Amino acid sequence: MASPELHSCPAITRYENNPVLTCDAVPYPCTLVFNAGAIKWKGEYVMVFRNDYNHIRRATFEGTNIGLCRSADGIHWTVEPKPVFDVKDEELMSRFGLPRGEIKRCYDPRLTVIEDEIYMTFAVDTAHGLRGGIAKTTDFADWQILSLTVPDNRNMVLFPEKINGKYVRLERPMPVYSRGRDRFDMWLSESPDMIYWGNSALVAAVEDFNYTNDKVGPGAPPVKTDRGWLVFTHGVDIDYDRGKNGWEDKWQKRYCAGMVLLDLNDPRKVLGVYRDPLLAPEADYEARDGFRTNVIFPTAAIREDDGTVKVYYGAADTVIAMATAKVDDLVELCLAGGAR
Ligand code: BMA
Repeated sequence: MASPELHSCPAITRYENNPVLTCDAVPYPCTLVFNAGAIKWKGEYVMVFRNDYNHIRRATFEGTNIGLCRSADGIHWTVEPKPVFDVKDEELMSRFGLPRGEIKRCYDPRLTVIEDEIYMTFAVDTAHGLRGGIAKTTDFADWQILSLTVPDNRNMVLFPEKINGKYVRLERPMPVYSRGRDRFDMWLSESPDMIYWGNSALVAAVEDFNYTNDKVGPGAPPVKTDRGWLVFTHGVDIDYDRGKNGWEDKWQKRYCAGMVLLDLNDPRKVLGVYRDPLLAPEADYEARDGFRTNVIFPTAAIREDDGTVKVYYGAADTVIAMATAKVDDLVELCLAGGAR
């Protein structure tokens, strides 16, 4: 049976001149820019983005690094002359005690400011599995790696403040053997020091949403509202009848943006689940053009003083796009969907 067409929620509006960043703006080898972390820092917007370079319109490419760009308005971005984070920087990885060749690449960075300090979470492909990393920086140039998870885990996002004295993160471990197939959900862990993580709990699962049958995970670091933590999620459905969608011979998944609302003092408690997609792939740059079509992957959300939020997302794993919504509208929609 063909998978149903999905539509975006009317409460969110795509920026009319999307995408906001493409590889044309990058002054070094770059084929695909997507899945970016963004924060407001010292009066400007700062974004770190994934760059897959020397891609030859197939699944193969030379490598991935992380670039940096800045903006005065969150829309027009200027990219710094060189990437800022790269596993080819052996020095960076050896500081964490990893042998040469262990790390294949780092990607999908997210940014969070906690107590005036900048943290970046990122995914790491290693010779022994996928790991989630946390690094800290003061200048986006020098990075201190604080922790790497056991495999397989990725899509970690940090809450912007400690809760009950602990750092808290959302993450998406990837259990396969125990579930018979890939079916991944969103979990939460806490830490006294950003190094030791535990006390983990399931927060939202594939069956909680109307449009997912494969994966649900964190998208952007949580946004604080009066009524709870607003979390933008990614939700995936797979349809084995899908064939060629993009540059690869086969791409059978569809990624949408979704959202949940978590309790401010106990974020394990899900106060509301928006059951339908917040953003479903519809625009050409999401659904038709690019490397992997039908991918919307939200990775950053910036709350503005006027009560709106800018949501940044990777589109078709090829460009970065942005959409805006009123925070109160989104909170209402989550609450109307009911608790988990
Ligand atoms: C996931 C990750 C993401 C990517 C998504 C869709 O497995 O690789 O970086 O956006 O697939 O291709």
